[in-house]
Amino acid sequence: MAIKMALLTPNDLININRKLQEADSVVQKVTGLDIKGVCQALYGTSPLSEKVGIVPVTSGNGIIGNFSASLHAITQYFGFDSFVTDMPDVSGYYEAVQNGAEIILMADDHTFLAHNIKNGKMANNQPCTGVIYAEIASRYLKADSKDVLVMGLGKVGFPGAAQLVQKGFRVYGYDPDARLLKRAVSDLGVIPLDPANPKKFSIIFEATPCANTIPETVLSENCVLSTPGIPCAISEELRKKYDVQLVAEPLGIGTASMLYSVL
Ligand code: 2YC
Ligand code: MG
Repeated sequence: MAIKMALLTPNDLININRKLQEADSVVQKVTGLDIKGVCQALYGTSPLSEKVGIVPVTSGNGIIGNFSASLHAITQYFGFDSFVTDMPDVSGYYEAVQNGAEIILMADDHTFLAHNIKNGKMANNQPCTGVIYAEIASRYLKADSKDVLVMGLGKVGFPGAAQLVQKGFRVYGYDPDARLLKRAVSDLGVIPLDPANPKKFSIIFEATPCANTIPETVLSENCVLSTPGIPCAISEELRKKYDVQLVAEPLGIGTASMLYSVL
């Protein structure tokens, strides 16, 4: 039973620039670096105004309003020279390459990719989003231990958990799908979160398409919650009660991770 990727809605993408700037200031407060800084540290790359061609794709559920326009705003925000093609699909791909695109950005309902046609590198949004949100969480300046909680161990959560294990954190994890939890335990050495004896965390990375997945029992005062998940993993009430540092943004942070990884 494949987990259907949660599709963005035009509403999620309203005011993408404001949401990106707000998220960037939280990332700065949490890690001491802005999103560009975290991407440079993670991939060792930085943009030189590479030309990015954004190709709308009509397959499946079709064009999502604001999606290509949001990618245009996001790529500009991170210093790329980008354009959205007039035509969609194959004609759009042709148009993008004809107009000198070095990196192609396009997404159907299952895959959102960045392809650097100069150096052949390709990135998929799911692992890139998991890795960058986990990296941001792992760089919390006020963390009081190497313990971290990962909620959601699927296509986005698992790569994030792997990043945290690789960086030497003691990773506790949970996923309602027992097979995904078992895989993370066996492949990564993740410690299953035991709901019966809750533990408080100062670092939490969540990657699920569900709302309110973070129980109050795991929250510590002023902890960081880094999550690409839509709807949000925590209620506004709980966020305020524990003064949670919430890093949550619909598309820009994941896209930056994809672009820096193909430079
Ligand atoms: O407008 C278009 O070109 C559409 N074909 C775009 C479809 C994107 C589907 N993917 C999503 O909504 C997102 C991903 C961007 C990340 C998670 N879900
Ligand atoms: Mg994002």
